[in-house]
Amino acid sequence: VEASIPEPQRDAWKRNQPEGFKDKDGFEKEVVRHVETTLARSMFNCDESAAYSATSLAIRYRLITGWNKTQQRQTYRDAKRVYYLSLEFLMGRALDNALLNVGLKDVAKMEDIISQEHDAALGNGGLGRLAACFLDSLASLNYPAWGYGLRYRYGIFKQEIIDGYQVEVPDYWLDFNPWEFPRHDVTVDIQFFGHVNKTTNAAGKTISVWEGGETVVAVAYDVPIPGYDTPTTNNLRLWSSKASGGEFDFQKFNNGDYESSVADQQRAETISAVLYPNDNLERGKELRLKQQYFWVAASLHDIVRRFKKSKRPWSEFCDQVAIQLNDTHPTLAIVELQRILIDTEGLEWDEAWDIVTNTFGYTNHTVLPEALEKWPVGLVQHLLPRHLQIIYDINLYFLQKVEKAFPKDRDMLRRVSIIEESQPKMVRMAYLAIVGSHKVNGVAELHSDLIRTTIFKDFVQIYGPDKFTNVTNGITPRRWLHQANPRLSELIASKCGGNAFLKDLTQLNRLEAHAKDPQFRREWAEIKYANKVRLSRYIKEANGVTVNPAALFDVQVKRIHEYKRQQLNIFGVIHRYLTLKAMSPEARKKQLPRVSIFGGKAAPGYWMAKQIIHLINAVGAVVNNDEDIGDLLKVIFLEDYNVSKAEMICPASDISEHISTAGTEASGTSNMKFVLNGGLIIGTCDGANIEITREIGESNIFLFGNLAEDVEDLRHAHTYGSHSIDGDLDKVFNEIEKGTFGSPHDFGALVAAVRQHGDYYLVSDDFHSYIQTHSLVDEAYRNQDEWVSKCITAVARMGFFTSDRCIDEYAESIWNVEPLVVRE
Ligand code: Z15
Repeated sequence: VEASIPEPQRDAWKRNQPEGFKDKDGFEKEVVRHVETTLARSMFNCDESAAYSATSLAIRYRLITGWNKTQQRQTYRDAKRVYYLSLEFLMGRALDNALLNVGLKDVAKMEDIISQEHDAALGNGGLGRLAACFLDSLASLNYPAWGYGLRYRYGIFKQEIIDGYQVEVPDYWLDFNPWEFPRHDVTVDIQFFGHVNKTTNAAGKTISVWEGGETVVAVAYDVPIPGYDTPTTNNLRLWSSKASGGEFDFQKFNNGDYESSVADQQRAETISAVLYPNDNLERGKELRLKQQYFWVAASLHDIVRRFKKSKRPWSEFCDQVAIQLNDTHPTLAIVELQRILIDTEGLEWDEAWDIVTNTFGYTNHTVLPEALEKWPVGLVQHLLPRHLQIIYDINLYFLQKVEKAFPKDRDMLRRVSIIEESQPKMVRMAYLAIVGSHKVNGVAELHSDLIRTTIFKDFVQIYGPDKFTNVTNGITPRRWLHQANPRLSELIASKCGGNAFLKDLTQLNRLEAHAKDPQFRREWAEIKYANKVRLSRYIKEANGVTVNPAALFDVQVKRIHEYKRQQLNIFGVIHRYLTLKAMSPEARKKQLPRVSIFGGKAAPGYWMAKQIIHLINAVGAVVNNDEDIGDLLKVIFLEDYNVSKAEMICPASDISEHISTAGTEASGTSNMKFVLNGGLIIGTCDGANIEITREIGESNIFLFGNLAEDVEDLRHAHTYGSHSIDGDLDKVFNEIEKGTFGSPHDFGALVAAVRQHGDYYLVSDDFHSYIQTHSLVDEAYRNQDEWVSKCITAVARMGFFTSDRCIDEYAESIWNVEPLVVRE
C-alpha cells in the first residue's frame, strides 16, 4: 500500500496521519471548528440546522479515517469481496447511526440535532431497507463488502394527505449531504443503442463488437458504512449519470445548437434522476431498463477493473468476487460479465460462462406475478443489441441441456425458456437470473418452499434441489433496538451483561428468566408507556387528534397494497365502531380503548391503494369526532411513513398487523422490528410470521386466517362456486353504502372487489377469524402482567432475526467469503 505514496512525501505523510479525535473534548472542538470555519457562522447564529451540519461534518471526519484504513486493508490483503447489487438502499438517517457505531453516542445526546437530518430514502420498502440492514451487518461483522446502487436525485416521494387523499411531492434530498464523497475521477462510459459488428481479432478469431449509439458517463459517489464497534468501514458506491463531453457538447454549442446540447445533457441526467416508486410491481418502462443497465455496467466495470489490478488469471475471478443480485433488477449483470469476458477479454464461451455462474447469486423477494420482471425483446434489442444476442445464446445452450435431460418433455422447453414466446416476445428476467447464478434463495422458509414448488419448480427438476436455498431475512438490532428504543435497550443491557447482545442477539435469551419478575415488568411497561406518550404527542402535532396513551395501540405501517390487506384492517375497524355504537353507554364503559394507527405510501399509479388510504381517512374523520365513542376508538393515518418515523412508531406499538393473504408476503421485516421492540403481532401464517411463531411460541402471537395451501381452492370457489360474503363484513359494506363515511361512490371499488370481483385477496374468507382474534387481543391486553410477560418472552426469543445471522448464512452457503480481521 505504501508503495503508492511518492517517496519524497512518504515521511511527511507518516508524520501527519489524520487521527480523528478520541473523546468528547476533541469532538466538541471539531464541531465548533466546523461551525466557524466550514459554515462560516458564529455561536450567535448557529441554529439547529447549522448544528446538524457541523456535527455531521465532525463525525464524518472520524468515519473517513477508519474508512480509508479499511479500504487499504482490503486491497492489501486481496481477499474475496462481496458486491451487493441493489437498485434500492433505504438508509434513513446516518448521523445517529454513525455516532452509535463509532462509539460516540453517549458523548453527544442531541435528539433535536439528529432530527434535522433528511432521510436518505433511496428505496420503496422492505427490499430497500433489507439492503440497508445488510450493509450494517456486513460492516459490523468485518466482511469485505461493497454495495452498488444508483444515486437518485429524487428518492421516494414525500406523501401529503390532503382532504384524505394522497398527494405526492418530490423528495429532493441532496441540498446538503455530508455523507457522500463525489469521485469525479472514478467514471465509466456507458453505451446504449447502436449495433453489433463482427470482426476478426489479432488471433484470427471472429468476435462481436458493439458500437453504441449514445454514451452516458457514470460518476461514482461513495458513502462510508461504519460497522458497529468494529474497525471496518465499508463502501457504498452510488452512480450518478451525466452527459459525456461535460456540461454541454461544445461542438454543438459553438455551432449554435444550444438547445440540443442542453437536451443531451438532460437526457443523460434523467437516468439517475428518480427512483421508480413501485413496490412489488414492474411496469416495463424504457427509462427503468436504462437505469438498470447503466448501474449494472458501471458496477461491473468497476469490479473488473479492481480484479485486473491483482494480475490474477480469469479462472480466479470467482475466488475473488461474489456478486449478489437483490431481486432481478440487476440481472443484466450476468449478461454484461459474459459480454466483457468473451468480447473484450477474448475468453471462450464455456470458460466465461463457468466464471459467470460461479460469481452470481440471486435472491428472489416475491411470487406475485405482477412483480416478476419481463422485458419486451424488441426493447432489449433496441437498447442493448449485443446483450440480446448473448441472452439468446445463453438460452440456446440452456435449452439444449434441458432437451438432453428431458428428451420426451416438449412442453418443458416452452415453460423454462428465458424467452417467452408471447406477443410481443418477452425476456423473463427471473429465469435468466436462475440460469446465470449458482444459488437462488428465498427470504423466509414458506417463501423459499413456495418458489421451489410453484414459480421455479421446473428449475428444481433441471438443476436439482441444492441450487435453491433459504435465507430468512433479519434486521439490524443496532438501528432497530438500540437507536430506536434507547431506554429499552438499556433495560435489556442491565439483564444481559451489557451491550454484547447488540453483536450477538441470541444473548437476549437471558431476559427470559426475568419475564415474570414484577419489578422488571414494571420497568418494561413504563418504557413502553413512555414511547406511547411520545407517539401520542407526535399524533397530536401531526394530525391534531388527542389519543390516550393508555389505550391499546394497534399499528399497521407498510406500503399500501391489496395483498397486504390494509382494507381488511379498516373494515375490521368499522366493525368495531359499529359494535361500539350498538352498545348501551354502560356496556361501552367496559370496553378497552384502542388507537388504530395506519401509515404507508401508495404507488402513484395504484388507484386501489389510494382508495384504501382515502377510506382510512374518511373513517377517521367520522370516528374521531363521534362523542359516543370518545377514547374508545381513534383512527389515525400518519402522513409520509418513512424509516425515521418507523424508528419512532415501532417502540410505541402494543400490537402490529402483518395480515397479508397467506403465501403473498415473501418475508416481511417490520414484523421483526415490532416484536424486537416489545410489541406483539396479529398476523396470518405468512412469510417470516411463521418462523417468528416457531421461535417465540404460539402463545405469544395472535395468528388467524386461511393457510397458503388453501388459497388456490378458495379463489377457484369464488369464481366458479357460489360466493357468499361474511355476514359481519356485509354489515360493514352496508354501512359504507349508507354514506356514513362520505359518498359511498368513493369506496365502491373497495366493496366491489370483495362482493363482485372474486375477492382475490380473501378478505371475506378471513374476516370472521380476524375479528375473533382481535377479541382475543383485547382480552389478553386486559391482563397487563400476563401481556408484559408475553412481550418480554417474545423479545428474549428474537435472537434469530438479526441480519447478522443472515449475512453469516449468505457468507457461508452462497458467497464463500470470510471476515477480514485486523492483524496487529
Ligand atoms: C419489495 O419491497 C419486496 C419484494 C419485491 O419483489 C419488491 Cl419489487 C419490493 C419485499 C417483500 O414484499 C417483503 O415480503 C420482504 O420482506 C422484502 O422484500 C425483503 O425481502
